Amino acid sequence: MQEKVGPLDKKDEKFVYTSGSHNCGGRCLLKVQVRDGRVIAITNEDDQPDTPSYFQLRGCLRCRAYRDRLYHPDRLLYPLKRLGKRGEGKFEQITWTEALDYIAHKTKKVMQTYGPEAIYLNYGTGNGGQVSERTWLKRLLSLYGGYLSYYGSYSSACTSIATPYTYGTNQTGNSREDWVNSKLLILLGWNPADTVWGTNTSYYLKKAKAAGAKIIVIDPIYTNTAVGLADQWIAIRPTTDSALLAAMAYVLITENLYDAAFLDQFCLGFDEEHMPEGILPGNSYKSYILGVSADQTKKTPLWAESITGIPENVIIELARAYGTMKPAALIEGYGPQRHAYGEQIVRSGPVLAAMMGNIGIAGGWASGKGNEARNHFVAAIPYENPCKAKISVFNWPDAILHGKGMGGDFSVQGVKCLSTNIKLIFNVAGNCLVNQHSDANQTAALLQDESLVECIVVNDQFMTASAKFADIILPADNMMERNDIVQSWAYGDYVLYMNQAVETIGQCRNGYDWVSDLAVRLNLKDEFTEGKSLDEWLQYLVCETAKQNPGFPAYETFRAQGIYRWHHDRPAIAFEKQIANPSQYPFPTPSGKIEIFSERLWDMKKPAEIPAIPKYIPTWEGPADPLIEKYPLQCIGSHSKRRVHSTFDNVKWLEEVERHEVWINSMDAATRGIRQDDRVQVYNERGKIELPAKVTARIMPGVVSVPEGAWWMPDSQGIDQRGSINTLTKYQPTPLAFGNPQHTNLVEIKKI
Ligand SMILES: Nc1nc2c(c(=O)[nH]1)N[C@H]1C(S)=C(S)[C@@H](COP(=O)(O)OP(=O)(O)OC[C@H]3O[C@@H](n4cnc5c(=O)[nH]c(N)nc54)[C@H](O)[C@@H]3O)O[C@H]1N2
Ligand SMILES: Nc1nc2c(c(=O)[nH]1)N[C@H]1C(S)=C(S)[C@@H](COP(=O)(O)OP(=O)(O)OC[C@H]3O[C@@H](n4cnc5c(=O)[nH]c(N)nc54)[C@H](O)[C@@H]3O)O[C@H]1N2
Ligand SMILES: [Mo]
Repeated sequence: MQEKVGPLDKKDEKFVYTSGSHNCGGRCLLKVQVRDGRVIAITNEDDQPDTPSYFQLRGCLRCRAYRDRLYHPDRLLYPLKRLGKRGEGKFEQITWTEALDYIAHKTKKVMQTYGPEAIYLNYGTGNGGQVSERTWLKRLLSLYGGYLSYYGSYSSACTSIATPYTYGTNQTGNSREDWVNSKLLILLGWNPADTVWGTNTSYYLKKAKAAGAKIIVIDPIYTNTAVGLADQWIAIRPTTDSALLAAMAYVLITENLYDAAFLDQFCLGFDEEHMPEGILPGNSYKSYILGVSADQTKKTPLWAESITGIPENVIIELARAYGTMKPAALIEGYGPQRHAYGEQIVRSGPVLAAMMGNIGIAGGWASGKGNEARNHFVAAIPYENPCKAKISVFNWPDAILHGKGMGGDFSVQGVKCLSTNIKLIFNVAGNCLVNQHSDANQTAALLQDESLVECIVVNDQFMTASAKFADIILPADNMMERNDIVQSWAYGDYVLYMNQAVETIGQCRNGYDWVSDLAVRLNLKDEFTEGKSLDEWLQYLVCETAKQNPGFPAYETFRAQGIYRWHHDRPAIAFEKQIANPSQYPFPTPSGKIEIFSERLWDMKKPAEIPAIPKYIPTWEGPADPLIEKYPLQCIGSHSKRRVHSTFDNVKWLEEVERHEVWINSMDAATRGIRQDDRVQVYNERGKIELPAKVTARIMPGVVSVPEGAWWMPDSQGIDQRGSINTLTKYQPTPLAFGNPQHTNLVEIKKI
């Protein structure tokens, strides 16, 4: 594949500036060459020079290979209606008029019979644009009476719920320019070399390394980040990070390396002298670490060795490094929290940061991958959902089965409990109905039952696993076929204009177009459109954005340059004010302190699963589960560079880059007679998948990885022949966040 643009040698040729809008971890400036109405090359040639103050936003392999997706022969070209049983995958072509009439009819019926809480707009991140079809659907459904929405995400369920119990906010990250100020960067389950995590994040890490920072990667996999950037790789058994951090705390306490003054001034619950009133002795974090709490167990490095698989002396050295190299940044990715007790690692990290006073200072790091302490206002399409009920993003199968009355367990927000089960699902730009949600076989059975969900509408570009369960499929236009605006992903002080490169193919339609037609059928056309065209809405967004950002360019200028950047003199430091001026700026928690001990959690009275201080909790299907006798391998599903979740799985150029395969350690392979490239079966009680094996020393013994996102393709026996990890994952929401524990799985592997 050669992707190199220009020169323009024909009259009808042009360059178009756009960006990707999938959920890929980055947002880059793409320069697209169009000839005779077709994209002939896509490159990352940002026309601005690459300077220390202006890093070019270079596209990655996925957008470089985008033509193979845009012009894929399997693109959906017209609306489809289900034939046969739901999930069978048989459809007939219908017209847009028929499709929208049907959807309008079902929406009215479900709204009248059950009310708005029966209409669910499922998670879906395929289109991150400001004027995406999701946005329009939210606006229309809000005008029509509302819909059941969700809180959290499949990305950061535990982070987003658990972090505020410690800090009162999720804005806990410094900006990336600050990493050069760190002496030590510990990357815990974070692999930005593959997952990008904001365009150029690896580059910022590289700059930190060049400035002298030591980088340690702690991950069951010797990731590309570890290969490219780390001074040290420490392999850890999945689900056990909280034990590692507890043992590090033990070393810091017993070797008196910690910052007692910082804890004294800013924290609640570190030791018995700093506890809320009325809590019995033995419940502080220090008591837990020193074994003077109920469990009577000292959290020594030796204790942690048996749990994490990391040798005692490595833990001691790691703790001493963190205890002596200040400032230091302990940065957890989302991998460690996408586990059965993911909340615990989210709350463990901040304790170490507090123990070393690494909070609110340059070169430090407060917590995990919370949001950056700096953000920029970009206007959004207005809507207000009158239906206040929210379920956890992961919890919708429960809301289908027994939504009515659900909520007594605190899983529901906005209302005390739900008034109805889910009856109508809109699944737009997402594959979380089946492929990206846990336990595909179980979910498929749930969706097949037409007495439960009465109608499923899918809007996508391909016949995905989720689309197969639709009653109506609407073909979506592609990001190269429309105008839009996108914000940076996680990091980056810029916003991009996506210029349409080519015409929409087949009968695919833009979201604004078809949702407007649906609005006509719900008698809401004028309220919905306000008489504006899509272009006028984009102009409105730029105008509203400019109101709060002096210097923001006019619409046509923004379009032409494709990007607007904010400039800052210095990095943002999370909690800078709270540390510099505590009397004026308390932490936004109930106590005004960093809550190592949370009374709010204490009051939930579920200490075994929701402790008031962060603890190591041995997980189901973790190394301590007796099930490991039968299924001896922990299976994670890390994010791969060749896909964005399930998007791009059908792109053959990317399969050439990195074949979909299960990573297995050479020792585990040898005992099973498995050799490189052998086709193997990975299985547990929930399902079976078949795929080639990658036999490698780059994954620790006892752990395998099936990179998430491969398409679920069960054969007649139900054996998934492509290898979606979610054929194997368990549907069991985490205790506090009701989040997705999709990296917590036990499996066995055999050669086939
Ligand atoms: N190429 C690509 N980039 C992406 C995405 C994509 O699909 N493809 N998706 C984007 C999105 S939406 C998100 S949310 C992010 C996801 O980003 P993350 O959630 O951070 O990505 P993961 O690969 O799930 O996990 C990161 C690392 O954690 C490790 N890990 C798993 N379990 C454990 C554990 O228990 N302990 C420790 N220490 N490590 C563990 C994995 O081996 C992996 O290397 O990536 C974004 N970037
Ligand atoms: N086991 C396991 N499962 C996971 C994860 C994991 O780590 N392990 N990660 C989770 C995470 S972090 C996330 S964010 C979710 C992501 O899950 P999803 O949000 O479902 O992401 P994708 O699989 O990329 O699905 C996006 C869909 O949108 C379609 N699409 C692309 N562009 C457009 C468009 O312009 N319009 C429309 N209508 N459709 C479009 C694509 O074809 C694709 O089918 O997966 C989660 N699932
Ligand atoms: Mo995500």
